[in-house]
Amino acid sequence: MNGIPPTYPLIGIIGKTNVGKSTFFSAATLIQVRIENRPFVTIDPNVGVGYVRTKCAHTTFNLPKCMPQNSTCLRGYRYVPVKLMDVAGLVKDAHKGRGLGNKFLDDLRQADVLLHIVDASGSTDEGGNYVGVGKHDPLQDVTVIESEIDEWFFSIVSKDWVRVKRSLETLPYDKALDLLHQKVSGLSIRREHIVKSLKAAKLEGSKLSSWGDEELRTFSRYLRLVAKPIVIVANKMDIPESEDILKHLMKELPGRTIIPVSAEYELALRRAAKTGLVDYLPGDREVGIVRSDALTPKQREALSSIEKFVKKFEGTGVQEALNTAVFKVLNNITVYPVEDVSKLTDSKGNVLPDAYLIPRGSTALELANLIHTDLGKGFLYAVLVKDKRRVGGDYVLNDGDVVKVVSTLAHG
Ligand SMILES: Nc1nc2c(ncn2[C@@H]2O[C@H](COP(=O)(O)OP(=O)(O)OP(=O)(O)O)[C@@H](O)[C@H]2O)c(=O)[nH]1
Ligand SMILES: [Mg+2]
Repeated sequence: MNGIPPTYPLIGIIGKTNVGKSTFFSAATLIQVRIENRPFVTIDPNVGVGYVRTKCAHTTFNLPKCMPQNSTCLRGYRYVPVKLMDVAGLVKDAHKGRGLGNKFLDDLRQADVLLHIVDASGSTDEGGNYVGVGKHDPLQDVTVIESEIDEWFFSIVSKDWVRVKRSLETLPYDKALDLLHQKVSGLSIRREHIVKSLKAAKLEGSKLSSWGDEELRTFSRYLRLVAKPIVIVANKMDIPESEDILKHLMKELPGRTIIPVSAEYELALRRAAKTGLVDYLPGDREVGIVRSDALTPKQREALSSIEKFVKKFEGTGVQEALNTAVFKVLNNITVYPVEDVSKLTDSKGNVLPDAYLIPRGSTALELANLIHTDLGKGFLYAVLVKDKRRVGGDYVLNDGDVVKVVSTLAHG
């Protein structure tokens, strides 16, 4: 998609119908999509590019500027692309095919992390119909939607179990894990996810062929937690009553990541910034009004509410939600490969051309493979720009590292 490496995180936007999924998607991507206050407006998934925001390495290295090629740098912040997918509203029993059921779930197979948008104003019922502020408890939606995702995982893991069990019986543990992995490979699940889930479910080393319904349920639940973690987005926070509902959600869901958001405000700000009315970058904690004279009284009033909101919540929450999903939940870091370690450029002289998102713990060799398999194959060593140190393939990279990979095989 648009030249974005396939390894870049895919964020799935889920939730019941009419909660603001498309508004969030549109705000994050500035792609025009249908937004209406009625259920089931979106049917086919909208796919687009959003950005996570991080301090650009050109500021860390005291360079006047950079020349990004795969990302963007605005006022010292590097905006690195991520893929976003806005799917149709999920309904109870979707995993059994209700609503457009399995189709929506299928669309989510490749997602690495999910943003669960809930209507924190409590004004939409289970079916997404407007019922008035505070009339519906979004906690119920969290339970219903997440259990749909869990059931979907369970149905995939347990499918044909009797037959799979027979094959598992004859296999040594390692090969049995491979088979289990193969079974769920369509869900963008890595082998390490399986190992992690088995450990978390206290099923490590257990005989897979003896698993019954209970073990399958426990395992698939942990697998979902590990492979498709969910961040809750409490949307419509611009409606005053949402604050009490947010408190209630936080109390009832201890330990969960919940981000207060106004997708509508973010969308308004990005549009206003595009036309030059305001000075605002996604993720900013304040808004600068540039052309106050060009505003109608109505626009001025709207912007003043938005300004207050942004100050109070330290942003609209949209950027915070994306950053949380990628940097905290997926635990990614940003690294910058370069060819020239003194100028921090690629071969064409672009300063800090590329920013790569990689899981924390990734090594220099893994980065080399990600850039180009040839670079990995002929890997000799890497040079860290910060101290001009030579490191081996097993060197674990840090957030913000600028690094040159030296290989016997040139790439490109
Ligand atoms: N007040 C307020 N309203 C919002 C916000 N985000 C979305 N809305 C409104 O909620 C309604 C539904 O928005 P959509 O983005 O179409 O919702 P959806 O979840 O994509 O809905 P479906 O595609 O129909 O499932 C629209 O009237 C939006 O204007 C928000 O942050 N605040
Ligand atoms: Mg929609």
